[in-house]
Amino acid sequence: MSYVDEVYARVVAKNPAEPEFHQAVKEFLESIRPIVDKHEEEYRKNALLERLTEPERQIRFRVPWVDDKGQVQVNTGYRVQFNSAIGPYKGGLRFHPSVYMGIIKFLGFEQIFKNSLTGLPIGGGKGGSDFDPKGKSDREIMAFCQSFMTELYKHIGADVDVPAGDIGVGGREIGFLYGQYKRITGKYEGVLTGKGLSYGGSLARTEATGYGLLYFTDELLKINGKDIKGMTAVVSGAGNVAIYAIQKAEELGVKVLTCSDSTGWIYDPDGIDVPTLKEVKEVNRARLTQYKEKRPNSVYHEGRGVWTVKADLAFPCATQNELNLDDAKTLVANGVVAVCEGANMPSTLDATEYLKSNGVIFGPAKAANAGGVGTSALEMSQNSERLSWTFEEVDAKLKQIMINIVHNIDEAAKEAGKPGDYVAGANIAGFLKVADAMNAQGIV
Ligand code: NDP
Ligand code: 2IT
Repeated sequence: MSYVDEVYARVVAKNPAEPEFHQAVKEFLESIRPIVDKHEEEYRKNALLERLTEPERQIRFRVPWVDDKGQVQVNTGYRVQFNSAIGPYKGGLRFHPSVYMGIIKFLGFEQIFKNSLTGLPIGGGKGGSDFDPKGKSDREIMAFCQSFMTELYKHIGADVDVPAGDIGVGGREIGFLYGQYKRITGKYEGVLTGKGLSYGGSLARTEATGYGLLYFTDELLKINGKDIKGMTAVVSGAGNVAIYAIQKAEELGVKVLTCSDSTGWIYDPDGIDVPTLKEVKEVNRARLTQYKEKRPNSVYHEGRGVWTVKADLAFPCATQNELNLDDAKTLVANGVVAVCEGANMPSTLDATEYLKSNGVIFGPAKAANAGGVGTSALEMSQNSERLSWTFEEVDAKLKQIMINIVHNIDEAAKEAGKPGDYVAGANIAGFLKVADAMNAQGIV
């Protein structure tokens, strides 16, 4: 058996019942297979891939909190510190009832190579909880966040591990988490990113993942001889990533026809209205039915369905495995030009294969959504030098990071003899830097 196949079999055997983690590892290993085959003896001797697929540390803890009725609730908290070869662990926290160790491990694994692609010194980590923020009062959210941080603070620090937001964790939650960290440790330091602007946050971090996705797509289309201006798009999700992806898309002259949440989706023939969407989701924390009430020309559908709408571009920005093989077939039949992933691992493996083999320009998550964590690293830099940069400065750096990623993954794909295969390009380029750092640091 080849080394790659051996390691994959080992990962499945050692981490049973974690299909999302298997999926992320499988895609990655398939991409780097040609590189591994060339260095098989050396990598095998150093157990490079075993070390890469085994988190440095997995933390799992009890999170008790009291709800508004006085009832004690118990959730599980997680932090996976996956790889610190190129910098302190860095990655978001996800609060969603579907969270378990396998989700956090897949996200932490992806984060290693995403962070490497940003070109900045950040290692890979991820955390979260099966806590469901939906329908909770602000006091309940605060009680949960304080309890969560009362354990997590032991494991993090500005030069150790720097969490941020992800699904269900935005500015409100980061504020409560930061306050509790400061209260317990007495330290005012850049231990979290995505902070509010009044206490050390960076301008443009809120917008960064969505904006970055569009800067990435714009450049990727350019190197493929296409102009984004005048194109149409379908977007899934209606959270942080989706909202700012839609905003930047519209600024670049793209008409965005859809968005979705966990219960339904909107088709707006006039283009999604960002101020309305922000009011519904960021201010009122309501369902998309409220968007329909405010925009009578739009149509609301229960369930899923954004990929059935004909458009040039598709941006999955909600969650993992939300774009399957049938969706990929529909997109191709409707003539989609490019699919770029705002969410983490939103496309199933067979959907990705189908899109790539049918000539669709495919921008994989770990490259396309790296603008969020890239800008988090810029927030860390500002915290270290105790200065704040202007919106324009941060935005210009973000744009340059995304342009560099496009060219790096394009080059890596070409060098591997797979021009246009940006999945291979992203995995290989992300891997080579981490592997080099791991080799240089010996067996740790
Ligand atoms: P949010 O919590 O802000 O938004 C998530 C959106 O997806 C919501 O509109 C949510 O619906 C919808 N959704 C639909 N189905 C699901 C489901 N099964 N599970 C969870 N959400 C669902 O999260 P973000 O926008 O921050 O994250 C979206 C994706 O982008 C995730 O994959 C995340 O890992 C990834 N990502 C986020 C980054 C960031 O900086 N925030 C950076 C890079 C990637 P509803 O409104 O009903 O809750
Ligand atoms: O998936 C991701 O890259 C994020 N949720 C952002 C992580 C970060 O540290 O900003």
